[in-house]
Amino acid sequence: MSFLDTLIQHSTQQPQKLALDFLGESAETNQAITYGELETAVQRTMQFLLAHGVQPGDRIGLQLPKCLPFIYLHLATMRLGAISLPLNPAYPLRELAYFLGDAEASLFFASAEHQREIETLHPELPNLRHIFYLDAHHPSQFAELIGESAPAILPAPPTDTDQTAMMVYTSGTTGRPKGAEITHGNLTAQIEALHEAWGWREDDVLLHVLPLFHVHGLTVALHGALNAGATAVLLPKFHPEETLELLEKYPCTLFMAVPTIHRKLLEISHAANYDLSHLRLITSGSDRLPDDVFIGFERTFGHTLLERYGMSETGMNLSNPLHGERRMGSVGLPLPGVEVRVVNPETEHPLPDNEIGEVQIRGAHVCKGYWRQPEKTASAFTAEGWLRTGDLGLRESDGYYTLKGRSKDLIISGGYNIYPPEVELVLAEHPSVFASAVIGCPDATWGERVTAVIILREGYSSTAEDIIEHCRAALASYKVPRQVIFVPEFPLNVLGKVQKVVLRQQVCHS
Ligand code: MCA
Repeated sequence: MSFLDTLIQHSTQQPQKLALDFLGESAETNQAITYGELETAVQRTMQFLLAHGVQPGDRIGLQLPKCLPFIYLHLATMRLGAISLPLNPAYPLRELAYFLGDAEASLFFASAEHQREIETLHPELPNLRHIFYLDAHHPSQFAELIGESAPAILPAPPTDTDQTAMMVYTSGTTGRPKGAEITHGNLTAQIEALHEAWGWREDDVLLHVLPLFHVHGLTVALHGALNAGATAVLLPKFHPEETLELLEKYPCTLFMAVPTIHRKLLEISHAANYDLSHLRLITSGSDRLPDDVFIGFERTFGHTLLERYGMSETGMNLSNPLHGERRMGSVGLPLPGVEVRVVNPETEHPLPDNEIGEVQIRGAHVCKGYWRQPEKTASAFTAEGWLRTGDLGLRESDGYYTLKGRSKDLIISGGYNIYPPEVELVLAEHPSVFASAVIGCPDATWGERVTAVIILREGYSSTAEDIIEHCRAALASYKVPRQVIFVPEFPLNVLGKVQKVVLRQQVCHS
């Protein structure tokens, strides 16, 4: 059964069960809804979308803070066979214009706080029929917008597993960001594998502190909880202390986060006073889990973190086991239905155990390609359908996989992917910048810290603050360099390309 069908089934079989408990910033924004109420809200949202002309295949942009209407819109869009396009609220106008334009979104739901700037975009986007502005601080506004008309006969969820359900933009080392098309079949395969591997249960209570516009928070955590008929307790924003309080008092059974979040929990001086013994599973992903966080969690909370490995294009691929050894530094074993191999990056021939090569993935969970970029799709997959992840790793003889770096130029900061070429392009627009190289320097809190290394144009001067200000105007804040280092020259290879590994050794002091 598809993920969307399972959700409908929960609404008829356990309509009174608490599905989502959204703990807003104030009493007014707190909202707890059952599976029955969720189904009603999704149906009303479907009617609203239909009334605004939404057809199967249409792209619906969602750039909203974490709120229940985001979830209703995401689910309703997919139920209608249209394509949900979640977007990070941190994207500045320039990036937003690209995503909406490239996807040719027909409807766009945005935060009311950004109405003034977003209005200026509208004339540049001929396919965008309507923008709706939502005020996340007043949840009743969404209810008023969609109305309470009597349920019409609504279409059943799509049955074509190859139909695109949602699209997530990922950047790359070259060219423009590309929309990974995640199909209904992908979503179902992803959720079934995790359901089995992590033993999701109806009586699970998940504390959800992650953003909803990424695969981790959306298709792993939220879909996982809804698929299981469990309860998700949603915090609009991560706060370390509040997280520990809720994990203890709610009480919660499941928690999923990125290493930066786990580290921030450990940094609370009285962390060990919280009793988390009732939790049955705490996972970590989106970035490599440092050993000291893994060990710290065991010592402080008595929990062995379960590390797993995924990508936007695939959802989750590998996971340490629920029962059995959770190996420090390893991303574990292939999930059910997931094929994994390690190949020589040049020849693409499979390598023997314990040799480092590129990790490649195949299975029903892997996205069908990139939106309207057939060349990028073709180069992402081998002829036999293996996805080239760009991650380096090895398989140990007992089947556990360990990641050993990346062959692609990528920085991961606090679980967000940042592609240096994107930042370098923005730096090139600064009049004082002759050349730049953006690298990730090791950072205890963030994993890596975005660092811009710059050669100034002769006769020009600039300060780190000036460079950072320039980047702020064009880039989402998590991509803005935290550190700017001016150098007279770069280490170059024989082809004149910057040797980033050497540069990192020269300038990064953690
Ligand atoms: C926030 N800031 C960051 C980051 N997050 N800077 C660099 N890297 C970051 N990750 C900056 C903000 O821009 C802001 O800068 C300042 O830090 C404070 O922002 P705030 O939001 O208050 O920070 P925070 O609440 O402490 O956020 C840290 C966080 C957050 C909770 C760790 O980054 C987060 O939720 N990360 C999870 C990302 C995630 O879900 N990734 C999954 C990708 P300024 O003050 O200068 O404006 S999916 C994926 O990777 C695959 C599929 C997988 O396997 O999961």
